[in-house]
Amino acid sequence: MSDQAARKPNDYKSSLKPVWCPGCGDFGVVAAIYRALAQLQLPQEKVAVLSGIGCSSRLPGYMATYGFNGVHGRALPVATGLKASRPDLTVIVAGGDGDGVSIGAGHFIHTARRNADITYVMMDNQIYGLTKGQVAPTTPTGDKTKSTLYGNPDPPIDPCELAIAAGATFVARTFSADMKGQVEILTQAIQHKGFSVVDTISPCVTFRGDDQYDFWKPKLRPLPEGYDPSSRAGAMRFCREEGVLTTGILFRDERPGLVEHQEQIRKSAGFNPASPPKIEDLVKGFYP
Ligand SMILES: Cc1ncc(C[n+]2csc(CCOP(=O)(O)OP(=O)(O)O)c2C)c(N)n1
Ligand code: SF4
Ligand SMILES: [Mg+2]
Repeated sequence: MSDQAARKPNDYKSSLKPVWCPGCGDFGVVAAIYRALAQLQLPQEKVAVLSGIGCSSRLPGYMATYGFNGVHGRALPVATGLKASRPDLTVIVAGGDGDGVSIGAGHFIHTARRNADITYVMMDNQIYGLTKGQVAPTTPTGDKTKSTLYGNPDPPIDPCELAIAAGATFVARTFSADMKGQVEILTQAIQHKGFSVVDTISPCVTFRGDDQYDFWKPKLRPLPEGYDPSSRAGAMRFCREEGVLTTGILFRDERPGLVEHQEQIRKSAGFNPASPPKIEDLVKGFYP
């Protein structure tokens, strides 16, 4: 495609037809990603979308960008490696709440701490969808699932709260059926220099019930007029509200991260990309 021709949302769509259940929230998420990329006019070959395993983690297959489907919970370290070696790429990770804050929770907090320049879209359905409805770390207390027949005894993790506490520099919440809100947030998250987390409530109609849209819609609230997202403590107040789901950019900050630190280390070590050290010399350095 010529650089002059405007890229449209469908230009980011692969030829694969999604196999998600009819009504799954994930359809809205992938459509919003197509639109945000078109809004930013990013060349397809400058974008990589990575995932782990889950219904939501099928998303890279539906993209006409570079893509990688990793193992369960491991998308973030793969994405960190990719961003470290190709800082020119826009790196997006998409996946489930189980993938992100259960098996992948350790990677989640360390990616936030390192402020790796990655956009992480968590498709949060409060359940393990792919494996047919077991309890997730985001499932509300008391909810019955295939693995908590008498109700979930544990309190849920709030992905936004965890991201803010761990050092992510852009944290937002949105809803998969709110296309306008999602596109606005995603375009800013992708442009943000640092780790941006977008927790998207994305209903699993099969294992959380087909009333999920009616359940969530009356609970959605925008952030108050004039809200200042620069305070961690201020943002935390909107993470765990009873009966309300506040959407918008909860927290935003700027600090150097993985890419800037790596550049600094290269400078300090006198690294010259025109004459990189030989691998044999590096090995000799370890075993003189
Ligand atoms: C190491 C490993 N452990 C467990 C599994 C089984 N498994 C596959 S997907 C999944 C959870 C999916 O839930 P989530 O990440 O929330 O995605 P969803 O399907 O809900 O979109 C699990 C436990 C696996 N594939 N690999
Ligand atoms: S099982 Fe749930 S999360 Fe998976 S495709 Fe179906 S509705 Fe979506
Ligand atoms: Mg899930």
